[in-house]
Amino acid sequence: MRVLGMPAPFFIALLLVGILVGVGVSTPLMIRSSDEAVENPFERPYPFPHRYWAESDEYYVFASGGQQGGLYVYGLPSMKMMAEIPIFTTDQAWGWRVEDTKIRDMLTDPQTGKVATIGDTHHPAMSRTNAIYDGRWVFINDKMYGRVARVDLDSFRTGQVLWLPNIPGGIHGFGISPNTDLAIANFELERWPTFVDNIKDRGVEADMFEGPLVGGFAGIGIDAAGTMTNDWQVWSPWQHDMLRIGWGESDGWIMNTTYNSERAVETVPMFGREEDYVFFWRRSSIEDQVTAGNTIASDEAPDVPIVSWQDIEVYAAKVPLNPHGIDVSPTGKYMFIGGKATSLVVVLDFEKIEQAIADQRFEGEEFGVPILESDFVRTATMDLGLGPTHIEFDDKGFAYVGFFVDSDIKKVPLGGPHAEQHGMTPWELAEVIPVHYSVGHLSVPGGDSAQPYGDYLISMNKLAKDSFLPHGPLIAENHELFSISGEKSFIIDEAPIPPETHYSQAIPKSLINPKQVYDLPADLEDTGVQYDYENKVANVSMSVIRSWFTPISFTVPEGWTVKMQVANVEQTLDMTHGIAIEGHEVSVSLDPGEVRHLEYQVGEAGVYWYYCIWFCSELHLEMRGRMIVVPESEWTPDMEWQPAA
Ligand code: CUK
Ligand code: CUA
Ligand code: CA
Repeated sequence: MRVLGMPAPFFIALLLVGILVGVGVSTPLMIRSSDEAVENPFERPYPFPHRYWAESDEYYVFASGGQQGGLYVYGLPSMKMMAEIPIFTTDQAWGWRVEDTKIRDMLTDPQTGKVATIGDTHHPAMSRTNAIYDGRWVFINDKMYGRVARVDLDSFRTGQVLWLPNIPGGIHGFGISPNTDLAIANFELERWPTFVDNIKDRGVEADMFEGPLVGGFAGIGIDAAGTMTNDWQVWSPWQHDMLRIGWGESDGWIMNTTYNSERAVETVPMFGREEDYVFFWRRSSIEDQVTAGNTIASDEAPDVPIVSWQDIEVYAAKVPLNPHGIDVSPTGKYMFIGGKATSLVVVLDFEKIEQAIADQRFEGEEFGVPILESDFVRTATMDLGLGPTHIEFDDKGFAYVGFFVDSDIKKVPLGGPHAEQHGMTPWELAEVIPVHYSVGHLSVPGGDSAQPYGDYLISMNKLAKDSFLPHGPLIAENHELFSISGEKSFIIDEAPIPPETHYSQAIPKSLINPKQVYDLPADLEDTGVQYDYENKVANVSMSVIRSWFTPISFTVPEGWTVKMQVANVEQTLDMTHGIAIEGHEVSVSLDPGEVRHLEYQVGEAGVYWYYCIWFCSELHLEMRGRMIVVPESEWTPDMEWQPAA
């Protein structure tokens, strides 16, 4: 195979040493003034009215934070960042700390008891109804540890973290079923030796040092309240990268890729084949095996059934070398897959896939998995540019394919039922949109669902280079906003966003209606301190209001534990308080109406101030109190905190 007129191995060698990454730098900036006659939605009125952005923004964008470990939230088209939602990492600014026992429990691995406060969020997945975003929750994966989370959009807070057993980490592809009853998380790393011991009686031998690698994916049930459970896992001889769960024409299929069909453990051999695979797993065939009990389980998770790939209805199709993005068109009919290390994007048609399965049109098999005839299931093979990475769709019958190496996005008209929408020749390049620089994911609001809103396109550029004021060697990401509502796309804005977004999803603001304060529980305990001498625990019940803490001081014997219920009893918009306790690594926020449960060991005898960390009122600085730790030898019960007379 030749790519760009050079032999494929040579091209791959260039990719590996990163030479081609620099290509984007030479892209001219001329696109900025592409068409001055078009209406620019970023034009501001003058004089500028207060609340302009609250009223003019049309969408919320939820962008993963990568190694920031949570989500960024900004408005569209203003690109103005409003919030970070901490998920897998602690974050003092947004009140996400492990002194809070609920948060610590979420971040604790139930297998090992270890608390993991680092993470790597990649793929936000909006809850959906009939494959259309419904605004209830965003689910997301952690690529670092084996866990996924649910963020509740009524509070913009993480509501659940589910740890996946048998998996050390490497959760990459992640997606939600069209009616939010199932999430799938692909895993790229196996846990030694559990995994390999259990899979070898299926004919897949592996050695800890030599490989080959094995993998699979986890099926996570989601109930009507959004609660996730470990329902089953599929173990297979391959590691799986990106993922989609089908709808419409692809309903009932779970699709995932492997770029490592070679099953190599080292980088270069992962490019050993000219083509890799996309897999099609029939969801019902997995669930049938679970129902029939044709499963195994590991010692660490005896309740989680594991299904072998051999017992499932699964097919493969060949796709270009080291695929990454795998994306499904709005009706569910077409699947786009690009080969990262090629210039090729292939389009598969689900009607043809179903027919190939019915007619047994196979061109081979591997590990018993039939390989569908490539020529039959492929509707198009497009040679579009270097480094195709991810794909999104609009509502006018176009696909947008991002090219990391070329630093641009190529717009391509879809065929089939979409041909009438645009009247153009399908599967041929319609427009090139330069980006600055090196796009990873791109995002059209609703662009991975049955209902894309085709007005905006965000290019999430991995490299910003010279786009903003220099700010040291670590440079922000560039989220670049384009208008795609007209025939010709044009840039509207660029926004520096802290590292490092992978995917983002944007949802109309009409679907999001977060609460403004938490409802205070009716049965809040009375404030005060109860001393538990048997367990050496001081149970503190504290309330917080402008501009004092109650109790304003309390005593604890040295060596004890404090368990504190602390309630912000305000019901006023934007009236967040906090409590930081000097010398004790305690610093949490309390939103209006919020009740938190903290736990910490008291330090050496002494006086420790606590104070409010948010500038909440003109008397904010006065808002403080004291924890007095008494040497245990000097402690007498008459030192106990007493209610005011
Ligand atoms: S991955 Cu990061 S650019 Cu995790 Cu979706 Cu492709
Ligand atoms: Cu409460 Cu500052
Ligand atoms: Ca490969």
